[in-house]
Amino acid sequence: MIDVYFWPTPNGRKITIMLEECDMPYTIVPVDIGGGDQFTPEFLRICPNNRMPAIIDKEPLGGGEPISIFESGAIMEYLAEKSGKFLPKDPAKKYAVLQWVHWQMANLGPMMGNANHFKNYAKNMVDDESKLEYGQRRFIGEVDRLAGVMDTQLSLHPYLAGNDYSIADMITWPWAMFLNRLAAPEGSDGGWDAYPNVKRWVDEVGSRDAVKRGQAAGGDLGKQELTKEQEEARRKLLFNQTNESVRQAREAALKG
Ligand SMILES: N[C@@H](CCC(=O)N[C@@H](CS)C(=O)NCC(=O)O)C(=O)O
Repeated sequence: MIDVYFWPTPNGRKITIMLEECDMPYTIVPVDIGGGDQFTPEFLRICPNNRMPAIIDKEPLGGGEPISIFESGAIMEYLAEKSGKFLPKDPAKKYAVLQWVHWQMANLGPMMGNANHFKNYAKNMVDDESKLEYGQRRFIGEVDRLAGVMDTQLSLHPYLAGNDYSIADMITWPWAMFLNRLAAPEGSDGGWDAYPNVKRWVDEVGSRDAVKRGQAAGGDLGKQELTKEQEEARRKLLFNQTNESVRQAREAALKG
């Protein structure tokens, strides 16, 4: 059985989608990131980066003691290796998949995260919204570029790594499904018009039963109504982390 430390965000859903695709049994352990669960000693002992997702596999690949893994890319590779699915063994085909896995982890995810921050969250954190313009242009522009990279690839191939559905598609889909809301060519309001091949692929991957189940998993989490004060406290917790604050939390966790 695999414990998935999870909150219903795109990074969390990559893992539930893969587990559903592989038909591997799992238990969701909620990590309420607005409430500070990513700083509990239990979580920091398995994830030094105070970010979900993470997993503990009690029946690990290779046998022996339970293992824990953080970073969604590493988790996807591990689950692919354990299940023998969605990551070919042939080296050329394997790296055709892994290059897109790393592309998602280093490019699409972080850039969409920053675009979302500047577009939707940051207005509550500055006195004058015009201060956000450069950040919005920079990150929304970069997301538009990445959507173009993806759209071109998907105009040439059915899936990101070629002819076969793989962990590259599963890791990218939970983010890419929002490209119509976050990417926008200069002067446009967004939508799918500029990225028709991404739209075709978003619909096709989204119609898979396992993807629907993985997307719905833990869907009752994070639904509580929040007061303005609670929202403010959650923003402070998420956006004021420093060298000192994370160091102290992890050192306390390791002592405990
Ligand atoms: N590169 C990491 C990113 C994970 C990540 O950013 N998780 C966010 C939620 S989507 C989180 O846990 N945030 C908690 C925080 O900001 O304190 C991965 O892919 O696993």
